[in-house]
Amino acid sequence: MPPSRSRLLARATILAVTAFNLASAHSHINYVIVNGLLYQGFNPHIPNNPDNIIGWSTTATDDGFVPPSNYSNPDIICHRDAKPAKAHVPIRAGDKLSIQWNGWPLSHHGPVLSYLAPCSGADGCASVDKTTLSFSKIDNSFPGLVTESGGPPGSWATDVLIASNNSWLIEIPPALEPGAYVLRHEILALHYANQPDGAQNYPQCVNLWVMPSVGGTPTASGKLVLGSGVAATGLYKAGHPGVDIDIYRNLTTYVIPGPTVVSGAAPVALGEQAKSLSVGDGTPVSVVASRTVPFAVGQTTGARRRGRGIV
Ligand SMILES: *[C@@H]1O[C@H](CO)[C@@H](O)[C@H](O)[C@H]1NC(C)=O
Ligand SMILES: *[C@@H]1O[C@H](CO)[C@@H](O)[C@H](O)[C@H]1NC(C)=O
Ligand SMILES: *[C@@H]1O[C@H](CO)[C@@H](O)[C@H](O)[C@H]1NC(C)=O
Ligand SMILES: [Cu+2]
Repeated sequence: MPPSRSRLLARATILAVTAFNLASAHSHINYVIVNGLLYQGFNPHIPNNPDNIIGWSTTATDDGFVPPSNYSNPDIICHRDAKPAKAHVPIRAGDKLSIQWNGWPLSHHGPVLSYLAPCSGADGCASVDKTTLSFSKIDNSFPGLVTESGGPPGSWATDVLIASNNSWLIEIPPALEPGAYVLRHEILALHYANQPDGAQNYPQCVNLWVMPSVGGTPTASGKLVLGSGVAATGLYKAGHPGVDIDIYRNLTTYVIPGPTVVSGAAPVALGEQAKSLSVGDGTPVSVVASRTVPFAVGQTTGARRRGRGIV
């Protein structure tokens, strides 16, 4: 009996979806949204990105990954040949930041991780030497494997990310000391992790200018001061059970790689992960005069626009 028209249609749809997944096999951060305002990330597919983007540049024009064999190579810090963004996202301690990935393929299951490293330069993170950055983990996504019910490979943090329109919410710790930070956000895809050197890290970096929380700067004793974390080249080991793993077997547990989440940081619960909508464009800021005065990029007398985008 020939297949019915609807069966053919269903099959065509499956093929199309598969093709889409292959075509978008890799990704990058398109933009971030804070309090409804959108800040443009780095686009590896165009030759000249504008100066006022908040995402670090990379040479990963294939939207590719960094393999475990390169975990001690500086490429693991902020992706291949990464260079600091000049602009920073203005954000308050305690605010949530929404990362918008440029799609994510279903097959690429794995955990989602986020880290912060402070920058002490007079220009914030704009000219920081990435090898000096000391990262503390602020998000490890509970803890990668969400459920095995229904059998392997199970549902992972990446499945929650996809269900949220390829986006991920991160909370900036409420007691975080104000200043400039590099946010290192990463998906660890485990679909080939059962093969030698098969895990795929997709690190991306964004500059933040963190202002005091609405409640004001915490007192010295309650303040979260980062900087005694780990260089990104020391975060992971190729043989770690969270990296060298077969997700197509029934797993009873998953051990997320890297350090533990720093005290004072709280990952946004899976149930609270949601897509974010923007209501307009934010104004990225430059940091001048030793981390005190943010001003709009391209403005020398930044007073008028200084507060724009800071809600
Ligand atoms: C690992 O890093 C080196 C040096 O940057 C680079 O040449 C090589 O292509 C990287 N290997 C992979 C598989 O990405
Ligand atoms: C999902 O993200 C895309 C890409 O940024 C955006 O264009 C689209 O409006 C979003 N869709 C929904 C339903 O929010
Ligand atoms: C996983 O466990 C289920 C339930 O016990 C079983 O039916 C299935 O065959 C197992 N799958 C694998 C790949 O071991
Ligand atoms: Cu891929």
